[in-house]
Amino acid sequence: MAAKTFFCVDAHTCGNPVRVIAGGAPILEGKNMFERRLHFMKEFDWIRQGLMFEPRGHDMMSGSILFPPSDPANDMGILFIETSGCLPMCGHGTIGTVTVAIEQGLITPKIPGELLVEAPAGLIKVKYQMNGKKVSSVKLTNVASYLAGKDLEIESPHLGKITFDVAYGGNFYAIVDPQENFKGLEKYSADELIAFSRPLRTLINDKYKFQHPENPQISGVSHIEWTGATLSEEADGRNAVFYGDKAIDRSPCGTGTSARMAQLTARGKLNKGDQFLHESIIGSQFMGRVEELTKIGDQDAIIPSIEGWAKITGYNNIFIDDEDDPYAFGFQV
Ligand code: PYC
Repeated sequence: MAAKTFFCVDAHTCGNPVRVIAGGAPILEGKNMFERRLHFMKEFDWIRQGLMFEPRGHDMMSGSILFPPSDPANDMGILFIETSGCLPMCGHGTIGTVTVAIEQGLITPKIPGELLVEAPAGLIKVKYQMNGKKVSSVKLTNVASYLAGKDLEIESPHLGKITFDVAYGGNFYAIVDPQENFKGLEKYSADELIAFSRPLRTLINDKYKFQHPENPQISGVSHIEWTGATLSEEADGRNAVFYGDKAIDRSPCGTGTSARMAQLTARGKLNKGDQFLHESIIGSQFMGRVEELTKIGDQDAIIPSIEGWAKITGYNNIFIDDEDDPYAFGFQV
């Protein structure tokens, strides 16, 4: 392979990285972003590995690639890339990508302040606010989210018996609330939460099977969402979301917040129209809202929205040259 250059705009959403690949992306086949994602994973995963893993990326690295929409009625398509793979949906990634796309003039919205974004998991409606030339906030209406499993049990090698729920918010989340053997996320370090999460995710996926009722190719718990006491008095909840192999989301995680709201709605703790101010491990916040009650198949579900902000940190022209660099496609330790 000859050397390839990717023009990236680096940003963060409420503290979590978003590397937006604005130049150098491959042409993908498929009639929607889910099919294009499959093509990318088969033929072009080296781009993800090179741009996400060390030495060009790091454990928390997350990003996206912009594509023209498959349906001309929409504004853009997004492929999410991460250390863990290509997620069907990513909330912090959408907020960061929209901020970059608008501030850098990478797309021209059909209706200023609104975008229809094709994500692999489905169509995402976005509204954004401007403050001068800057995007000050992005609100996305996510895919239908639902509680997929309730009061499940697993034996954690670190914590002992743990009870958890599984909810879908664009990815499947095992949500662990404070209980006898887990005192709340604030009682543990990020390193401890990562150490607990790795075997727990494997054990959960060995014991339980979760599959999206309408898209069976979306399956399995990919994230562990630890909850606990809030830092600020106004917040309604706080989480630490484990993803990849070593990452804790620095933002409150858009799909994790959607899953959390679906869980709380199914448990009768939230209703249509309720807001949910969610805090991350570092105290950054997303405002969530239960927009609608709906169904996925015969499951009760919600349509959640998430609002947050992102900041651009710089431009990055990244070279991947496997004829010259033995670590062109990155490494993991
Ligand atoms: O914001 O949805 C999200 C997300 C997924 C993984 C990391 N962040």
